[in-house]
Amino acid sequence: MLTSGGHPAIWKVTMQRKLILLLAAPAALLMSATAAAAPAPPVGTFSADLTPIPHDSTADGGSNVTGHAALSLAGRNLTVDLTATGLTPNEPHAMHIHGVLAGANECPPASADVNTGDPIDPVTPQIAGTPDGLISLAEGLPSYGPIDVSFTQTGDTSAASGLVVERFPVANAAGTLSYHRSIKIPIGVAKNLSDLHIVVHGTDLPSDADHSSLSSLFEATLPVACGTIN
Ligand SMILES: [Cu+2]
Repeated sequence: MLTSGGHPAIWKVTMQRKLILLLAAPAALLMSATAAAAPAPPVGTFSADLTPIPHDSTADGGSNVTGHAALSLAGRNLTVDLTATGLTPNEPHAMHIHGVLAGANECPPASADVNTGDPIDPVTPQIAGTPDGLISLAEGLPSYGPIDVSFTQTGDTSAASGLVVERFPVANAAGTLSYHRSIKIPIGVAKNLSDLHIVVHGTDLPSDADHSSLSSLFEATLPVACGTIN
């Protein structure tokens, strides 16, 4: 039996099979390569125990902020349950995930209080190199790194909202704060979550006559508690 092209039908079928195999093989390779290049999204539960940032109790009025954060991650979706006590009552407290992604980060040690001059500090004496007993937002940055995520109550949660104090949770009259929100975080933050830290900010300093932690950016952003995310 001959086909119109002069080849036996069996030859034509064999060539078709070879062609299908040739086409299918690279497609299968491509699919497995794509699967290897895109790892499964990060998923898991994490937590952080918040402990006081080292400070001189006279300089900061004797704050003793402690707390706990439970984090549930599914890809870029992060559910945050955070409670903290010992905060300045009735004031908002900025709270962030901090850290250099894929880098070494830590909660600031007492030696971070270098007092080399902080432009947002109108409260404590500016004596360069003389510790003032307070680790400012800027002094803590080399330890805990930049802001990655802002635990705001409404709207944006990026670093851009880091100092929008009005959108952060307010401690109650007893100085306790509880925060619950499901947010979307950058994939780089999600993948590096266990290298990062949670920092809680804001205190009313006794050296400031205005009894509000919002009376200066220095007070509103002063780090008061920090915890490693595990
Ligand atoms: Cu922060």
